[in-house]
Amino acid sequence: MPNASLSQQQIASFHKDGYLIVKNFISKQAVEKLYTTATADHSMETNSINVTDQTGKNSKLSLWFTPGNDVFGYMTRSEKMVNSVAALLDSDAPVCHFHSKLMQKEPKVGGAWEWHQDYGYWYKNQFMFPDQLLSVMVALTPANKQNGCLQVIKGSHKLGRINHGFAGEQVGADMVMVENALKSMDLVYVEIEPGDALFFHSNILHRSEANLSENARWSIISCYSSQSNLAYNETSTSWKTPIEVVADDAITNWESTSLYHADFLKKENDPALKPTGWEK
Ligand SMILES: O=C(O)CCC(=O)C(=O)O
Repeated sequence: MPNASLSQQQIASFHKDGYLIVKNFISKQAVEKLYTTATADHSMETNSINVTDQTGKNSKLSLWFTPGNDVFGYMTRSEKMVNSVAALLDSDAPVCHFHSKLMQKEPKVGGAWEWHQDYGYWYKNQFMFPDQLLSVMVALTPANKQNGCLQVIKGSHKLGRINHGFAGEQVGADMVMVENALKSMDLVYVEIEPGDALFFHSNILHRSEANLSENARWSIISCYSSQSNLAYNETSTSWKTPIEVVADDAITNWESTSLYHADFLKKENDPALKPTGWEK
């Protein structure tokens, strides 16, 4: 593989556990620029949506599809990122970007994400192959137990897709299956620092608890698919467009535009975020 950025051991670990943590994946300088832009670029705030959890708390996120010439697009499109994703997806086809989202878990108010598999959502988009879909979370602030870091059930991607219904405004996994999984599989709290990356399979069971601490927990999650993975119920287009790869130093050294023109998700347009039309 050209410019391999993950070792064979890391790739094997991802396939076995369904996730992989890479410390310092993004430089401190790059993270600072991403976080500063995330808090200063008003298009993030203007386009944020709230997704209510089961207790009525709000989880805030801004989600866009096409990765542009902005700092987030440069992170998503960086050579190191795309090569790492290519090494983990079960396909030799070019890597495409499904969407990215800025997760904004505010102190004291940031809501939970209920147990789910991402493919529990994306099955509705009729993506064919869960092994050709994965996400990468890059921490912009420390993520720990106190501020509601992500939790994963190690190895649960091997269960295949399990049934999902609704949990608040979110899609939630069948809790009988989650509880069964927890009897024999490890629950892992993904405590990471700014710049660390978590790669996770679209079928791994994960959740996060509310942020009851004094500290914000912000991260960017970019979701990728192979061009060979057709989605028969998805109207955006970046998921089938090979990524235009950029240099790893683009975030810090290239001129960057605002996200003003990005194709942000509007809540009313996402069938996965509203109960009507969802077949339980
Ligand atoms: O960031 C979080 O706390 C949870 C995000 C998540 O579960 C997801 O995006 O699928």
